[in-house]
Amino acid sequence: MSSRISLTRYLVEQQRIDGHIPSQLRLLLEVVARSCKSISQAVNKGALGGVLGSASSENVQGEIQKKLDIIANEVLIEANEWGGHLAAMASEEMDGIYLVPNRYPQGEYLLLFDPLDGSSNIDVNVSIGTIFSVLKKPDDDRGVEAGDFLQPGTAQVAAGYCIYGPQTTLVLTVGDGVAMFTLDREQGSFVLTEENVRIPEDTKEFAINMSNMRHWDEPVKRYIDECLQGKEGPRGKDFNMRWIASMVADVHRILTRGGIFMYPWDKREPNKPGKLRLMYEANPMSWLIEQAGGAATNGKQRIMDIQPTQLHERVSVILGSKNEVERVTSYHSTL
Ligand code: AHM
Ligand code: MG
Repeated sequence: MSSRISLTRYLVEQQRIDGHIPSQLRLLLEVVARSCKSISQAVNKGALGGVLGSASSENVQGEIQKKLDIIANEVLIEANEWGGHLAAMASEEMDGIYLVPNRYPQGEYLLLFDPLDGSSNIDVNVSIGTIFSVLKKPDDDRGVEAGDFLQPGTAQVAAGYCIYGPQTTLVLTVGDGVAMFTLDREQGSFVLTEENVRIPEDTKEFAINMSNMRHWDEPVKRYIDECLQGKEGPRGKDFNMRWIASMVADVHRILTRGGIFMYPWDKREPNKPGKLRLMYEANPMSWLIEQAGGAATNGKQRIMDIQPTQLHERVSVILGSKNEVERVTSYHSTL
């Protein structure tokens, strides 16, 4: 029988053989993976577990929270606060940062997450996920403040997501390529099923919410218009379209077979730079995409180079197959 590599073994080898991750980070990632297993169980129970539908609360961005948004947030906090690896956490679903209580040992890492991405798909049984990003806290004796989280994506030390779909798959980078682990439900462990994931540089598939077309800016209109002209147009090939409305699922498809994903700035909310969140969604996904040979920009600059100024900062997102992302980005400077 060929030997199966568990997430635990993969992480131990990253620590031992390649020296990529310190043991504290390895333990932290194990806890995040364990939290994702619990969230996966809650997702699978669905109506039987009473977890579907809306809660009666709003999050900091004024969005009505789903019950699963809150459950997933609590699972992540409860699992991660006592292990001694973390100093603080920040979540799309919480106003401010969450400091690890004094009764627990303090670690040197900061964990950021979107506990349940794709909330609009929860009740309709379509793939959703958890996105996470790990930063190091500044090396001093001060207590952690929200400002300590405001580090660019290039400072991430680990990033990933767990997708709850037909399979539950954890996708991870610690800066040494992208690895995928499928949850073996009988054994209760994540098993390595793909290593050195690569995104083709070219693609014929785009993902964008087309219902917003009339609100887009000219460069995005031009790019999609050229794709829609197919073989007869300037691109000389027919394009296919997919839009799942769960970033995790759209990014997972792109990591699997290529494509371009866009949630660009649009005129509906001219004063907001975009819909998706820089720290919880765009940065971790950008790092995964870059580690797999793709690219990620906001149309003007590399997403991971953006210096955040707010925890819940939003950003315009264009990511996926390198040549397509470069094309859309170049349209922003020529128009
Ligand atoms: P969420 O974190 O509240 O679920 O919102 C983010 C989601 C992304 O997963 C997805 O790409 C996008 O919002 C879909 O937006 P829309 O419904 O406008 O198509
Ligand atoms: Mg989200």
